[in-house]
Amino acid sequence: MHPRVDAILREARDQLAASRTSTEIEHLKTQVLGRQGTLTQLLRSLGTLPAAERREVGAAANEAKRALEAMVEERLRETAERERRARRERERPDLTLPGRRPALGALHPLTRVHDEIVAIFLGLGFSLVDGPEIETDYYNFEALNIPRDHPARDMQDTFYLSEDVLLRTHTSPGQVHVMEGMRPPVRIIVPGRVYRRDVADASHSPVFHQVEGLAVDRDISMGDLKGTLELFAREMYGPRSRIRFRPSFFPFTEPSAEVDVLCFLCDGKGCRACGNGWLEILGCGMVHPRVLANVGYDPEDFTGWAFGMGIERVAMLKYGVEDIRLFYDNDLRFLSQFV
Ligand code: 2U9
Repeated sequence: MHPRVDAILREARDQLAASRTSTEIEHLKTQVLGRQGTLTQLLRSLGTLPAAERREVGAAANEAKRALEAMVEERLRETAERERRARRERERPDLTLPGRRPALGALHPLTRVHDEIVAIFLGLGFSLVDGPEIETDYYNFEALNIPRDHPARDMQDTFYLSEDVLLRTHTSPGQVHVMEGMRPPVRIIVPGRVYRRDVADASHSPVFHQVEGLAVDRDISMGDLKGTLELFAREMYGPRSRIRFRPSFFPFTEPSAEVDVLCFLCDGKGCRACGNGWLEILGCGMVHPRVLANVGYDPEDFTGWAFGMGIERVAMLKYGVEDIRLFYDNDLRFLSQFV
């Protein structure tokens, strides 16, 4: 073998033997066999040698090139395989580590209160009904005896979609639809989203939720209303709950009342939440004869009562939430307290 070829081959073999990683082997391959590599350069310079020497050196260099290429490829194969195995080993999951617990979802506090209220009235024989959130002026106001000059009808208080179409301000129009479609006896509850043009603050939201109830039949009295709401309060606020009726006014009920429950936080002694020992929980009354007549029920023949409550208000009292906006922020620091 020619001494220069021999020197290149020897040097390359030593370096190959000393290489540990496929990167090092690739580097060596470039240094010897690459376009600027030592052996490549030698082959390229053959033309400058005398003819006799050229053949001998050429043959030796070509053989050295083939041998070196085979050795490099073999080492690359081995090394790459070893590196793959090492990486697999390094990255193998440690099955002895404790698992990560997936975060459990939970019902939203408003959903929980909604479901609780609905379950109580279903248990008392009421049926669950819903109605459209987009209503006409007739169903939201006129049918419910809300006069033309009532402030609720003002552009300031109601979201109008056109002169006659609006976002319902209460779920009562749902009851009007049901009454139009059936004869008494009626015993229904209508929960749902309602809209009012309020600026959001700690106790107001332009969108909130109500549950309204309605019972119409022959000989339905205010006593039935009180008894029903007493049962509701005991289920919702505990067996020792007491309620009281305060006279009030709504255009769609006559007489009308607001209902307070004895404060379950201080047992009626008076505290920061209730002030005077009573918490207002809902409004109610005997359905106005004009509302009955509007849906074709003879007010001489039928009587009825209705009530309405805000789900947010019930939830705020029950869980001691002091800002209504917390229900809509989807902040897990708040929501995870209800798991
Ligand atoms: C029909 C006839 C009468 C529903 C009623 C109330 C009294 C009431 C408020 C409670 C808190 C609304 O969410 S709130 O601001 N509601 O005080 N609602 S009587 O009366 C009806 C409903 C339907 C056909």
